[in-house]
Amino acid sequence: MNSKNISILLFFPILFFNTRCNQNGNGSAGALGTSYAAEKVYVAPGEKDKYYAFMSGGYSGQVSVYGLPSGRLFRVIPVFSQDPEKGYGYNEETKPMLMTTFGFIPWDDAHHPKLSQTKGIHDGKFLFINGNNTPRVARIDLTTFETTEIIQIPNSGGCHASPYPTENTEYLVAGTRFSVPIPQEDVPISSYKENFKGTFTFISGGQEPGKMDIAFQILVPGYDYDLAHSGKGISHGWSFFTSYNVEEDHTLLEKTASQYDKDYIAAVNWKKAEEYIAEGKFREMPAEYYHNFYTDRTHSATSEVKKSVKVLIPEDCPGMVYYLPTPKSPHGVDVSPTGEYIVGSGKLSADLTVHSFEKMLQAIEEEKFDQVIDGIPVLNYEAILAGVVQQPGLGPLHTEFDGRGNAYTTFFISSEVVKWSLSTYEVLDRQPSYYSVGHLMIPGGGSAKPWENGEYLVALNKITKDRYLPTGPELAHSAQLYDISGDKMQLLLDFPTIGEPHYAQAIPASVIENNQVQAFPLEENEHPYAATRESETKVERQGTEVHVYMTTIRSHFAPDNIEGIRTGDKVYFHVTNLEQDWDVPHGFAVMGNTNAELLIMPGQTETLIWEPKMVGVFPFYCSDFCSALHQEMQGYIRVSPSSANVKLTWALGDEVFEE
Ligand code: RUQ
Ligand code: CUA
Repeated sequence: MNSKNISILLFFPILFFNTRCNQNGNGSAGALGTSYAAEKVYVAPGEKDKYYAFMSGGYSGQVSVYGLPSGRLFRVIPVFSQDPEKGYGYNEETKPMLMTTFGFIPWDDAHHPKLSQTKGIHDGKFLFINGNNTPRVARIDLTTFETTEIIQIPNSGGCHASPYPTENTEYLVAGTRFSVPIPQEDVPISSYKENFKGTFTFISGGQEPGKMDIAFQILVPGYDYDLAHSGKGISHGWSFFTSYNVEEDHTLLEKTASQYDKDYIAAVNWKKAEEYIAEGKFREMPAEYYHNFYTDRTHSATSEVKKSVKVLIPEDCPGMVYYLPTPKSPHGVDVSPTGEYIVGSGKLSADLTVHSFEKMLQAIEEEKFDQVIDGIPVLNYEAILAGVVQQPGLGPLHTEFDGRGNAYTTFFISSEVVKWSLSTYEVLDRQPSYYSVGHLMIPGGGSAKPWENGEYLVALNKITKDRYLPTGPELAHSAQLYDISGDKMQLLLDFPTIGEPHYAQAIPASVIENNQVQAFPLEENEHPYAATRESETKVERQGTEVHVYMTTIRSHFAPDNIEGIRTGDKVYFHVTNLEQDWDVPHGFAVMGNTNAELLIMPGQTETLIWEPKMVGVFPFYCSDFCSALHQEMQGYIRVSPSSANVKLTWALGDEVFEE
């Protein structure tokens, strides 16, 4: 380690402390700028926002949908977490979405929302996001704003460097953050260097719902792989992954993983990998993982368990993986809109490193290798360097681009966003962020086409002391919106976010707002327990299981009186919403239910299990205010002792039916 780096390291805690204590300044747009800022973010009542922003919910396991520039929250989409508001993960239809080889998992730490791409441009079809803790990648359908697919990633110890789609969403990538024994085995932790490995996973099927699968994995040395980005334009066909802990230590990483001057960015030629797969140069490895898929035909998810993966070993596959030396534990790796520049944010480095893709190809051609690690050539640092931004700030994390030749990098420690030139590597502007910014997002700023050549930038902050009304020990997380259309960035707006805002992506509303599903056609409902008209409603007993085929329409349930249930029964309420109009969901809740409500969209069928423990007559009702007679939308279910022989009947008005 050189002395510069040592001193930075030593000053970290002090700087960090100062950041938190001194920056309680106003940080507002300032007297002159306030009305400008207000005008820029004001979306008048009845007007709509220009962009949808999809924000990671971090440890809430969800994605939240905001409007830009207003910062208004529209919706929370449950992905890896159960959500009682919508019944996701509680109703029978969506429970399989959360199945893994570890069992049913109602939570994950969601990190990086990434939009699907066509020719490197966000196409507005899908949003993908990774689950960090139990390695998974999910798909959200942007016509329904529902999570429709989740694939588990085997041979991984944490899915952080993910999902980062390739130019046409051919693949979603996933680098393992923690290296682990692969396959898992019972070994001493101290045998890390011999036994621990990392993997890069390439998930195919991103373009087509229901088709996500592990195309192949690449086994790599046991470093920590932190973040990724796929190439585009001239670098299409490649994906890049940062690493730290090339020291391969396993304890006190805050010290041990910072010893070497450089770690690596792995450059993976996935087209080459495809050739090796086609040639059969892979090893088939047993590996169990779940693939869960929800479809709006049956309004249900199913799980399939896969049993093996194709693994490529760099030693068997020359030309597939290279290491690009990059100073000091790089965190983000970001590829410029043309695909030429690969920015590595060395967290502990004084400078920001920019690699050149063309120089990288040339260095490969000329075999400018410093060494070879497990079949992976380490390219010469000087040979691939495009440039260095000197001392731009402290603790660089992530970079995005404006399409006008500028890059914007977040600095966690110095709490700022820094604008610099991709041609001169000069710092052009810096603006404080309050406080400790992690990711940043420019609509389209990670793609081949930043929208409007970059008009807004959103900083996603980890700490918000003094910015909002306090709320007990934990304060709101925050996003900050900047206007970047001019030479100087200007802070426009603070708005709180849900969970930790890891990353976000935004897309012009015009790309997706007209594709919204308004209701699911009843005639296409293939749910096995659907009642698509009131004449199909019924109650069926199979031993102690009772299936209620129920419908809802403003403003009643059919049936709304049920008798002949006994304690010890398991009652399945299969509720079909007969409405065919936009935005007319009905809710369903029955007294004492131990799961959640159902919130059933028009044309949809959802199932709630209720296990009555007590004798009596219990009300059920609609939990979503749906009409002037919403309060009348109610019913009763009678529960008799398990020994009783009350006949199973169901009724609506004067009509009484029995089994
Ligand atoms: S990364 S800690 Cu997105 Cu900066 Cu997760
Ligand atoms: Cu249906 Cu309220």
